[in-house]
Amino acid sequence: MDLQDTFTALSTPHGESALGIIRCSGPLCPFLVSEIFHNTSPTPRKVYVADYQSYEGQFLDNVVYTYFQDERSYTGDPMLEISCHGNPFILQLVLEDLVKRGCRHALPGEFTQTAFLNGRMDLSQAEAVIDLIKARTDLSFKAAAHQLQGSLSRRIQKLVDDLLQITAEIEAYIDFPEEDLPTDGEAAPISRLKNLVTEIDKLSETARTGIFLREGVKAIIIGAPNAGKSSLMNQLLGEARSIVSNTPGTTRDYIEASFFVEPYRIIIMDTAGLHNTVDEIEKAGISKTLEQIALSDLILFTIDASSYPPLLPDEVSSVLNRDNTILIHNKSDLQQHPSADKYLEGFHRVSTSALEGSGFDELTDAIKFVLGNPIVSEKGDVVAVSARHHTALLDAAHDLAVGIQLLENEEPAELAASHLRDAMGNLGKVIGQVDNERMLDKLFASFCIGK
Ligand SMILES: Nc1nc2c(ncn2[C@@H]2O[C@H](COP(=O)(O)OP(=O)(O)OP(=O)(O)O)[C@@H](O)[C@H]2O)c(=O)[nH]1
Ligand SMILES: [Mg+2]
Repeated sequence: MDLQDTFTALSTPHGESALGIIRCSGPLCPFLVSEIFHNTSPTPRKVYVADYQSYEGQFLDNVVYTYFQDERSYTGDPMLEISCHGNPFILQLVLEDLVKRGCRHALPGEFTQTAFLNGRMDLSQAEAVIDLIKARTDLSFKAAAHQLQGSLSRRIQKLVDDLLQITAEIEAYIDFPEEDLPTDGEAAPISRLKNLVTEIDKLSETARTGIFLREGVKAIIIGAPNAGKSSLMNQLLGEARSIVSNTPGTTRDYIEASFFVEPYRIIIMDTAGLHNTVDEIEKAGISKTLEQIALSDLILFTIDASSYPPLLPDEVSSVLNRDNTILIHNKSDLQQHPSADKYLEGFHRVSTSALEGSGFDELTDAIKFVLGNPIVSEKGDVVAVSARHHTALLDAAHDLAVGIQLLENEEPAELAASHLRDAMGNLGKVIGQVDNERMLDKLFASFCIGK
């Protein structure tokens, strides 16, 4: 620990509120308590009420403060937590005073990063802190809470332990080749390794859900001009967000908003109508929409089912598939055109009337169905891994597959063992057995300041 290095930040949102909490972490904390509050031996974790006097002796606020000694603090270093009145002006003065007394401003996520570096939590738990702060639906909250309590860490640790055991047996065989390795049955290393691959695959498969839970689902409404896209958007949001008119080409630019389809937050975009055109400006608009389609997880393709189905530009029709698209037959309150039913056969389809607000429960169900909800759950634990975990798990599964192949081909056991060790390394990355400082800095930079 750098003796000079104590950082501080406002840990509550900026703006007027009942309280504003400032935290400091680092070796200066006991000295700050004694200098600011004239308390030379604070009882750790005891709450004190005191006046905050600035370095120049000016009264700044009447505060509540708590001192935490290193082994019992959030970061694992000495900490001071000061609850001030939630006036941004007072909070700024207190922060400036702390800086005058030798603290520096914290970087985003630095409190949690320090907790991780001090071994107070592993990396998957540290990541869960930010997930917990950002969770807005029941399942995303549960997944974050369980990960913080170590649900993913325990699973990964178990995989690492099992793999270590199998590798040790294989390595013992290298040293004592007269002891045969069992080649079949449940005890055989190959079948145990295959079980591990199945476990890892199960975890990997939760990544789509995990990414949706953490980042929300990016959805886009597309369709021909006047199909009722903006009306549909407004119905989904429950407010008149997008302009609706019977003039084709009303929506020119993207309009983005979000709503919830439990357990996901859906970030939805309304777009300009797609059609075959020679107009250069419209063409530019369509190519912009195409870019957005490529970035979307879910496409709500809306047609006016009362008229002849639209001819989509080829670039658009080629990216639509059953896994990412719901076909919406809008204007169900009007006489349906006979060709509508045959259009894009095999796609999920829902009939709505965005004018009358009907068919939206069915649309919500279809959205849930297409997005799916795969999680790993045992004993009520919810596990849905992140994109970073997913990469590490895929790499581990690949290493194991290579190791298994080598064992099956009766190649030298040393070779197989070295791939199993690589797999262990990749599994370890999930819980932070990594020494890549840049990766850690990047990861914690996505946190808020003060956390
Ligand atoms: N009868 C009926 N009319 C609808 C329905 N949905 C939308 N409309 C009408 O269709 C017209 C076009 O609706 P919009 O929501 O602006 O359509 P859009 O697809 O956003 O159109 P652009 O932005 O121009 O591409 C408006 O007059 C709406 O009132 C529906 O379900 N039934
Ligand atoms: Mg529109």
